[in-house]
Amino acid sequence: MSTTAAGPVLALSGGVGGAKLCLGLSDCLPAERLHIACNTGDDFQHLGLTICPDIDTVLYTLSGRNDTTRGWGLAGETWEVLQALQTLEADTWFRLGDRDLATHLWRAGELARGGTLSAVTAELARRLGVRAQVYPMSDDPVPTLVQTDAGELAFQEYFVREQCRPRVSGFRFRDIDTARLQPSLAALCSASDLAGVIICPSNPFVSIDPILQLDNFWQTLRQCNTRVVAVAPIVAGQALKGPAAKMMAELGMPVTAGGVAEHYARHYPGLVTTFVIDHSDATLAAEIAALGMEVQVRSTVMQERASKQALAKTCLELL
Ligand code: FO1
Repeated sequence: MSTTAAGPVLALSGGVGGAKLCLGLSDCLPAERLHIACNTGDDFQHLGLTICPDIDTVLYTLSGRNDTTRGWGLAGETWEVLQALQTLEADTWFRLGDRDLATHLWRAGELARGGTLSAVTAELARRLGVRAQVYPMSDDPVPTLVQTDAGELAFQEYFVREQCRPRVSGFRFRDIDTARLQPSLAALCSASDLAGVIICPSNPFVSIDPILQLDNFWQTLRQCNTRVVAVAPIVAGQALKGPAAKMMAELGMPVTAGGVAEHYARHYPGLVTTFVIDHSDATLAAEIAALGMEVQVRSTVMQERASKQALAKTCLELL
């Protein structure tokens, strides 16, 4: 732990893997010290609603409401409205459960009344009983577009409608050059007591890259001169959930934790202090260390709660 042991900890999160580590962190830190920057590249307008999957996955997970089988959405969900939408021949490829719809309807109303995504997210967190600070990476939309052999697809079209089948050749984060970093995130970086940054085991391309590339955030983080611990999202050549491994293969990268470390070292030189890999990838430690990162070999697979807490403790000790 650094000298600012009592200062704020910033976690960068997207997807299910990120939310799992954030849950572990929320068990290990007093709520006022945990700050979570959520990717909003997955966000999209659907049926007149503003859908924010990575924010909702963090809020539902930290409030114990998430459906652990699906990884997204709410436990005990019912699908009556979706069936009624089917009858109306509406778009039902993106499955919105009845309880989840309450979140989207409430958020749509708050945004329509002029609330920023940050303010609406903070209020939603409060109403769900989440005491950690959860922020969108920006209050400006930065939709991720996936360039594929089936053309350029909005993220959810690629991920859900096309079920990640198209071959990926690249990504575009629309309006990332003009979108502004969420103000509290910028303020955290200039806080002298920032204890450190944790890059969660999320998809490097569609969850972490959008956050780091927004408003030169990665350079701002590097100038904080604080420790940055990244957890590999690839274990033994597999992504534990989602298309990261398939994307890496299609991009011609080695589908390994080393491939992710190399991606971060190439795009964000000097940012990552320590890279945490799983025991099954211990043989990769030397090649990752050669990139200039410290390497820690630990158990990074998070199933039950205790493993999320153990990995969170590891990351906090490495800060
Ligand atoms: N993922 C799916 O694979 N199928 C769905 O129908 C789906 C609906 C959905 C609704 C609300 C929400 O917050 C997330 C949802 N997700 C669904 C996950 C979503 O695609 C996320 O972007 C992923 O979790 C990756 O971050």
